[in-house]
Amino acid sequence: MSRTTPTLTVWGRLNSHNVKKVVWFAEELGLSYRRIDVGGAFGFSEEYLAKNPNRLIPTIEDGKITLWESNAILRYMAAEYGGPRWFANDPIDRALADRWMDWQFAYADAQRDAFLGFARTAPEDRDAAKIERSIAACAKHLAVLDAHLATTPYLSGNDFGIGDIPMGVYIHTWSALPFDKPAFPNVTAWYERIRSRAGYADNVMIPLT
Ligand SMILES: N[C@@H](CCC(=O)N[C@@H](CS)C(=O)NCC(=O)O)C(=O)O
Repeated sequence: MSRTTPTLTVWGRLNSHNVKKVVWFAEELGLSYRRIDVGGAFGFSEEYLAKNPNRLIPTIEDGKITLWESNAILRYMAAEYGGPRWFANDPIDRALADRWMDWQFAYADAQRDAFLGFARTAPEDRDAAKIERSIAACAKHLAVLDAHLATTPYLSGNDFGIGDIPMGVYIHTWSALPFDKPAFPNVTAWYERIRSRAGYADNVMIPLT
C-alpha cells in the first residue's frame, strides 16, 4: 500500500490500549506517522501537557489539528483519510458501528482490575477478590458482544471498520491474560478474523507489561 507524506504524530507509549487503537488504525489506512513515547514510565513533559492537559495518552498532531480522546481520533482519521469505506455516509450504518466504540469504555472499566492485577502487579500483591469481580464483569459484557457477533462478522457490519478497533484492542488483552475463561465462541471467531489485520500483530499483540 502506498504511504502518504508523514504529517501524523502520535504521542503515547505503545503498551497503552488507547494508543494501540490509533497506531493500528494508522497502519490499516497505510498512513505514515511517527510515534513519540509519553506517559507511564516516560512521564509527561510540559510540551506534551500543553497539547493535552488531561495527563493522558494518546494525543495526535496532524497539520492544523491537535486532538486527544482515542475514539475521537479514530473518527477524525477515518473521515480525513478513509472516506466512506471507513466512515460510512449512511447515518444508520455509521451509528451502528459507532456504538461499539463507546461501549468499549464500559468494557475497559470492567477489565481494568484484571488487567492491572495480572499485567502490572507483582503476584504477591495481587488482590484476588478484585480480579475475580473484574473477570465476572468482563464476562457479562462479553456475553452481550458474543450474542451480537452471532449475527454479523464484524462490529462495523459485513466488513471490518472503525467500530471493530476499540474492542479489537481490548479483546487481545482479555485473550492474553492468564486465567481460565468462559467460552465466547463468536467473540473468539471474530478475534481470529482480526488477528491477521495490518498492524495488529506488531502493535496490538505486544507484551502486556
Ligand atoms: N478516554 C481516553 C482515556 C485515555 C487514557 O486513559 N489513557 C491512559 C493509557 S491507556 C493514560 O494516559 N494513562 C496514564 C499514563 O499512561 O501515564 C482516551 O480514550 O483517549
